[in-house]
This record gives sequence, structure tokens and C-alpha cells, in this order.
Amino acid sequence: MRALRLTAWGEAPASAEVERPVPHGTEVLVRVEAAGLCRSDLHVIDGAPGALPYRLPFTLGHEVAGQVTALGPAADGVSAGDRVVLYGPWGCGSCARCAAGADNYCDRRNTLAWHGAGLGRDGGMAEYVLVPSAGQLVPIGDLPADQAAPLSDAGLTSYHAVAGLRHALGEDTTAVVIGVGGLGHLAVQALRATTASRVLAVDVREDALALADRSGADFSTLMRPDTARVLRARSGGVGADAVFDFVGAPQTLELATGVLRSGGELAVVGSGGGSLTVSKPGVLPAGFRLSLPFWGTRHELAAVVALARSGALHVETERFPLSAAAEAIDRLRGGRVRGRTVLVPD
Ligand code: FEH
Ligand code: ZN
Ligand code: ZN
Repeated sequence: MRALRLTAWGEAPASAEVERPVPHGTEVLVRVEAAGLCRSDLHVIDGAPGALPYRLPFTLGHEVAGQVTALGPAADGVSAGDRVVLYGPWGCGSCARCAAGADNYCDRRNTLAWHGAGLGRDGGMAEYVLVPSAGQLVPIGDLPADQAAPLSDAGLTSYHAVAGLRHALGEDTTAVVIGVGGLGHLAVQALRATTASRVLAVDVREDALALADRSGADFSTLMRPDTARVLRARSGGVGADAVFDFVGAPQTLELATGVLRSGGELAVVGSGGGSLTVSKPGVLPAGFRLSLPFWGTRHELAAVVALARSGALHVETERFPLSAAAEAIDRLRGGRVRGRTVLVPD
């Protein structure tokens, strides 16, 4: 089968012909219908030798949807023909967090040579992908694959970030979303679907603001020197109860802390190289709380799929054939994609 393989650190992945896996024990084989491309894939591809614990070579692709085609003799919970999305974080499988379906916060995460499918283990930028058990699969019914695949990372990561701050987002509150790309536009939708807050969106590109508006933002604006003032005015003058920074750059962290209400909460999701100095006395608002949410839980993925199937979540995607992965990677690297990039085996 064709697969996009990472074979050397710092070198571009290449398409290769590899054996189609055969499921054993509890394993399940999925025929891939779509695989999302994520900024984390760029971090993996660009990783210096030794920077990541992964053993080469492996197939990329940690945002995958498809159809069950074969099961190991001890596999249960799914049947051949079921359409599914992969729960991407694969932990140790035996700690308290993994047992609770929170592999994203596996207690042994720092001892593993992988983080999941396409992250040290063979992933779904291929014709088929093998998962350890049916526990890593969530049914998607008739949801189109290019809608379902991005839910497993962009959708789940955004939903998990919102879920962590939902307690602060009741009536007459304000949520600010910084960065309206593959994750940010789904965060806007998750906020509209699961909280009572007004949603304000910020980006540096006009087309991203249009995406924010289509996703249900109450207000969207380009990032400018006075954006904190503009957003505070839109929050009734008190500032944002919650800010979601999907960029995580120095400039966006500065905006985030400048727009936060006293007692406000900041979730930093993007890995844009920014940092915060937390000190007392200091410039951060009183009662400031910070979280660094990572991916999400298996149960949250089922909730995200249910929201998508209800019509509350719609992923804006740009599709590429798997054979054009290099072009898709180049477009993502250059910020020339709208919404989420999805590769489809051809
Ligand atoms: C996955 C593995 C490591 C770092 C970041 C990620 C994210 O793409 C998961 O949402
Ligand atoms: Zn990712
Ligand atoms: Zn674990």
C-alpha cells in the first residue's frame, strides 16, 4: 500500500510502498478515507535528531477517518464496514489517565517512544492504518470522512480547550478566540454550541475573519495595536472572561493578557514560541488563571462527533490527493490554506 513515510530527521517525508498491515489480537485495520494535515506534522518533519522520542521510519497522519476492513481475533466493539474516526493520542494503555480515556494526559507520556498514530507509530497518511484496539475508534455513521478526520485533532483539541473554561462562560460573558485557522474556527463553533458567551475573534488575515463570521463569531477584527482596547469595549468594558490563543506567539500572548478580565482565564493552545512571565507584583490581571490544554479525551471525541452529526460543527477543509502531500505541506507551511487541510488516498 502507499504511505507517506518519515525516514530521516529534517528530511521531507516521501511516498513509499509498504506492506498492508494484518491485524492480530485486539488490533483493527481501517481503510483510510481521509487524513488531516496538522502544524504538529510540520514540527515532527522539522524535528532535529533526538528532539522527539520517535523511532524512524514511520507513517505520518494523526487525524484519520475511514472504514473498518479487518479485525484481529480478539478485537470487539466494531464490525467490518463500520465508518470510524481514530482517537489519536495513544498512551501507555495502563495508567489511571489511559484507563479513564485520557491518553492525552498519560502519566507515562514522557517515557514513551510515541504519542499516537502518525506520531512515532504508523499513522493514517496511507491507504490503511492499524489501531491497537477498537477503543481507539469512534463511530461516525454517515459523516463525510473529510469532515470527520479533522474532528479527531482540530475539533477535539478546540473542544477540550473550551470544555476546560466552560465554567467561566455563562450569560453576559465574553470569549476571545485568537487565530481562526483549522482549530480556531472550530473553537468559535464549539463556543457557540456549548456556552452562552459572546464570541470575539482575532486574526491577521481578512479571509480568516470571514471564516470566523461564517463560524458564528459575534465580532471579528484584524490584529492591530489597539485591538485590546477594541475587544475590551466589545466586552462591556470589563475584558474577556476567557481567551483562547491558538497561535501562542509573543504578540498574541501580549494581546491575550491585555484583554483578560480580572479573574479571567487564558488557554494557550498554539505553539508559536511565545512565553509569559508570571510574577507578583506583576502586570497580569488579578485572579489570572492559565491552562495549556493538549488534544482531548476519548469521551470528548465522541461528543465532538455527536456535535458534528447534529450540524453544530462544520469543518472548512481544503482537500488534496495523498500523492500531493508535498504541495499541501508547502501550502500549510506558508500559511496559504483556509481551514483544515485534508489528504485523501488516491
Ligand atoms: C500532537 C503531538 C505532539 C504535539 C502536538 C500534537 C497536536 O497536534 C495534537 O493536537
Ligand atoms: Zn495535530
Ligand atoms: Zn498511560
